[in-house]
Amino acid sequence: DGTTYLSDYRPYPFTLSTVSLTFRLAPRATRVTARLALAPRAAGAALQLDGEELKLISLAIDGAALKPADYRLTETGLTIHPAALPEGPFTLETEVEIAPEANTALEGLYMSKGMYCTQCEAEGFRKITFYPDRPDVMARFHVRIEGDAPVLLSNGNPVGAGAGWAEWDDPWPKPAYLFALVAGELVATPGSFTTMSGRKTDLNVWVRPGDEDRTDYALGAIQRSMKWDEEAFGREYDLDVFNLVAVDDFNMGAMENKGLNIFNSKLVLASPETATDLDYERIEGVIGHEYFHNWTGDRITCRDWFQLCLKEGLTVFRDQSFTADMRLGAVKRIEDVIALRARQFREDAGPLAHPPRPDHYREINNFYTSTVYEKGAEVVRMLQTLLGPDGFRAAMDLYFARHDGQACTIEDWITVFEDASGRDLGQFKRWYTDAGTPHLTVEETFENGTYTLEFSQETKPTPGQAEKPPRLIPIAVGLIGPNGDEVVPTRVLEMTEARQSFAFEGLGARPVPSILRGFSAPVVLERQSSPAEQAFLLAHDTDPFNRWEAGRNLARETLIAMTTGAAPDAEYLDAVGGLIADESADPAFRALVLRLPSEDEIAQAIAASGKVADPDAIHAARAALMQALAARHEATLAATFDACALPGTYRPEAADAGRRSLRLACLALLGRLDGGARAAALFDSATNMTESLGALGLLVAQGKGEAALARFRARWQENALVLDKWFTTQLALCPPAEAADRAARLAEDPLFTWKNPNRFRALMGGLSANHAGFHRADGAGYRFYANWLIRLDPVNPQTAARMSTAFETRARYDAGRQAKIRAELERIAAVEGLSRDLSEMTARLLG
Ligand code: HT7
Ligand code: ZN
Repeated sequence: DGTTYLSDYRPYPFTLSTVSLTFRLAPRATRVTARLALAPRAAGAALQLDGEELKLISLAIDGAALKPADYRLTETGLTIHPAALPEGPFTLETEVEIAPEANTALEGLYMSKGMYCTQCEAEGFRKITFYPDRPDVMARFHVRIEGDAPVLLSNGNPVGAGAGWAEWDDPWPKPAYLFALVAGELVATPGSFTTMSGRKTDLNVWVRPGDEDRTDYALGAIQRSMKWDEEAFGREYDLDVFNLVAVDDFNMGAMENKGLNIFNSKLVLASPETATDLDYERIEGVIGHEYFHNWTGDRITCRDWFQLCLKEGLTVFRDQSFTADMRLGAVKRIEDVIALRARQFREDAGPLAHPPRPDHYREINNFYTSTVYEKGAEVVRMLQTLLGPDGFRAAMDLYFARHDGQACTIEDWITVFEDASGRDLGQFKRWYTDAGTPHLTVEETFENGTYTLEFSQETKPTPGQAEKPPRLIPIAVGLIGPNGDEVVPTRVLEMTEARQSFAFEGLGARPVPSILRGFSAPVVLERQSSPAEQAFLLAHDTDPFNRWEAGRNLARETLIAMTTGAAPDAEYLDAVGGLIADESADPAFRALVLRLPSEDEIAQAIAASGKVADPDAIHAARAALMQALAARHEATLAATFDACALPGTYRPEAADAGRRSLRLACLALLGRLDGGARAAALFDSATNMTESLGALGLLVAQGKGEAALARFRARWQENALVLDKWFTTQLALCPPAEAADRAARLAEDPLFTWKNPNRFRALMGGLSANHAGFHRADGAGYRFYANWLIRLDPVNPQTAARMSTAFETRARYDAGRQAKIRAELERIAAVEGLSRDLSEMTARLLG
């Protein structure tokens, strides 16, 4: 049925040492010649090469053309029969023709605004030439590009160039998914970096003419990434040049091609007027991420795509650590956990749940998920927690030393950690192979100075995995005495059983426990605790994550109660008041405490407790709690809003961003009282995108955004990235009742260039982010959304399939909404000629 299974893995029966490619570029008919130096590992094997949408022009072995009887050509590849193959090493030469201009799927070689560009991960190289397109086949690439574009780039080092041609040689063996080519009219912002061993590397940030005034930050981020990887992991860059290119049409965020990273332009281009603080943080993080792949992904890659989290989870962990070091570590950890819960816990709770290392797939592009990336990173973080910083670094050193130049598995990775630590990590490995989020419950007793925590762990069944044996869970715990002093500093408890107790002796009084400090494991902690105790932790916990978590728990609980008519919890209202003006706490941290859980998070929590989530009641409860907070703390909020104003030049640094964040968090609440007056004034006076967009969103949320939206559009209609924000903001934040109609109206706007993935995501993602709007009871949001997935699928199946995850939360809602979502999914599934990407997703979503 087209399913690929992990258990079916077999090594490729040929070795491939070198690849020589020649591209003669033309939009409608690019010619690609490939010379592959192959050798059989054993006698008698057929040579199977992947190839899709290729027009075969010629095929020869050692210079002799093959006869039609020597091979078989299908829609997915080329098989050369064993009898036509020499016994020893040989050279296979193919020539094919492809049409980059017609490639709207943005996989393989395609064109974006006149520029040639490739995207080969996961299986795009097979749309460029016939090749063993699998990550365990690693070869050295030499590339010649011929074309009339002024800039011709590929991987590795430049080895020659003239009018209309350039040659590149990559000395590092790599799988085909790391191949890249870019050609077009591009301008570079140049820089350099001298590595720790004194080697000078040229750096270039390539963009389309006109965009070069927004590249400085990206260049600095490359330099900071290179330095950080040397300091934190001892990893040095290994080529003469590092090129980074920004592309407007791109399916995901960025791609770590060896020496030639390609980026979605929204993750490169930044100026204070056009990019928000969040954009700056993301740009730095993703530039770091792609650069760090040079060692965790490129030098050491994956044996097969089931091992994807080996490179992605580890590299996310590395980019999170980088951002934590560049900015405020505690705030970054909280942001990462908010994102993990919003995306990965949501995925784990629905029909798309899968382990970080899945064991089967139909379309690998559907597995670039939050579970592979973010949960994969959490698993690496747990290894660090279990081994400690020095033990972890020693294991990483061993990993790099042992596996450099190899295509590896999760087993290789675990073995490295076992060898480095002397521990048996067999049970720990379940984090990679088992899906689902463990729920951890805790009971407490205090007797004769001994305080005991008794934990139970349980993971609900997930698709295809009914049984969930207990996992090794590192639980970081500290104890706080009644006077607010910490009586037991952080200790990591290692839970291995389904039910297990841990005792703390010699205590003078019953302490308040601070459990799962730093979010030491990706679990749901269920602990019966009074609002007074949570407020106590919010005031006294020395662990910043758990301090924030206490406030979050209070907010979530009161919001859930308010959906069924309760009044806001007084303990919560008081506790937050103490923090808003607490000058000893960082502004970014205070902003995080002030921001309420999203409507989606509240719906998830309600569903997890076995109840039906009502999107309208959730929206109303959240609005009412904001109103109550504002009314209770108006003076403090107003004073803090004023105090956080930052005169002078915009700087993207964390300290300033934190103040802007707190200012906007105050403004969101004050807007409930001042009728939007402050937001309107800020919108008029803002000189940076953070405040301009923040104020615009608040006006939209109050139904007072029309004039501001019109001005914003007029000002930014030439800037695609800012226009994306215009689409998203108004849909995500407008009153829910109008979201679906607004989306339909915007889809008619000539600015809705829907074949551009950023623009498509801006509109559809904006709608689905409007929780109560997307889930409007009459199903208008679902219908509109499904119509567009159907329309996009034949043009760009990868993006259509990814966007279908908006339907993964179906089971949370009432029968009427559930039936409407099911009907839309069935309608999509029934479309004739639906892509493998979207048909796999709809099948899984339908369960
Ligand atoms: N390794 C890359 C993952 C990826 C991708 C990137 C862009 C377009 C399509 C893609 N398919 C897979 C990005 C990363 O994780 O760094
Ligand atoms: Zn990655």
